[in-house]
Amino acid sequence: MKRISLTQYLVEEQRLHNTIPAELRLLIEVVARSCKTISHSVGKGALGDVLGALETENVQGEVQKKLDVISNEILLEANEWGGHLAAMASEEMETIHPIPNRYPMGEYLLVFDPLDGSSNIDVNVSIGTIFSVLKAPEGMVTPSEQDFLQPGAQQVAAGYAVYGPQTQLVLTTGHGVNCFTLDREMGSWVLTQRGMQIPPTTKEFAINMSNSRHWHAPVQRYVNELLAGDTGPRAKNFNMRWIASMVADVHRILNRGGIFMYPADMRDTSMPGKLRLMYEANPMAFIVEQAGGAATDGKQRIMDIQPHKLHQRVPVFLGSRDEVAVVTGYHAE
Ligand code: P6P
Repeated sequence: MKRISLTQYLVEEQRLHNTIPAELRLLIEVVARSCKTISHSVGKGALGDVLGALETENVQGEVQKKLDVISNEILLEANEWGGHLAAMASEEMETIHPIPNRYPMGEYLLVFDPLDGSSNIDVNVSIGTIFSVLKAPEGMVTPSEQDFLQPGAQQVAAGYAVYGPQTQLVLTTGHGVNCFTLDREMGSWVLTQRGMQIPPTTKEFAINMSNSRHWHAPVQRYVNELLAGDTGPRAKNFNMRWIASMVADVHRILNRGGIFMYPADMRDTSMPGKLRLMYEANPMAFIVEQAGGAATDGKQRIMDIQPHKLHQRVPVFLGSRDEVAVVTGYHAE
């Protein structure tokens, strides 16, 4: 495949589909540049004095890692001055971050998890940045949290960067899913996979098995059938992977199929699963659906959910559509 840069890809997409207005193209390029900077910090590890935890906690009550805060600040600073955004929101911040008055305000809202998989940072396992782009509501003057609370189906773009052996950027603007690999020598994102497709069936599942005694019945039934392998009702054996970094698990599924699950469980009915709707489940659901996969909360399409809170959590079942249909079907019974 001819190697083209992210910029050339976006210009060609604009020409082909006329769906990436200049402001959105600028936004995507600014976020991509931020991910390059984050990759550089992440890659330094102990050499950059960026490892370890701070004394602070984020809105989730989770201890913040230095790199969480550094990554969040990189994304805030890079996106404030461009004039393409009205406001930002982040896993690391309690409330929304309006664009400072000294800068022009744009028509997009950016919401992100600046560094997902924090538990893996200090042990050198792949982590990533997840982002989602929404349009600011017509006539909005002063951005509020309410303006962000749009179903995932309203997203105009979504993507993630995975900081692993390679640094890669996966992006959709609603016309398929493409992957760019960072050329560190040139400092540019190079298109390396076009039109990614998730196989509809799979033999690989991803879930944190240590929670199994807490799962509700449909998940118990589904996973037990996978474990029964060719001696059970599925009549085939399954493999398991759990990297405990959503970006890395989703990236594997995007490349070779699989089903990723983070279900609600009986421990805390007020906390439906661990993953957040606005900046983890929705962007990943957009990408997965654009690659021919499916993403539900066990009962409904994740992208149909009407959000009520910026940091609300949601159960997640996503990946190969035939498997997502089986486990979703068990919830319906
Ligand atoms: P557990 C990382 O902290 C994260 O938010 C996701 O990236 C990942 O899939 C999940 O939590 C891992 O959760 O309970 O297995 O540590």
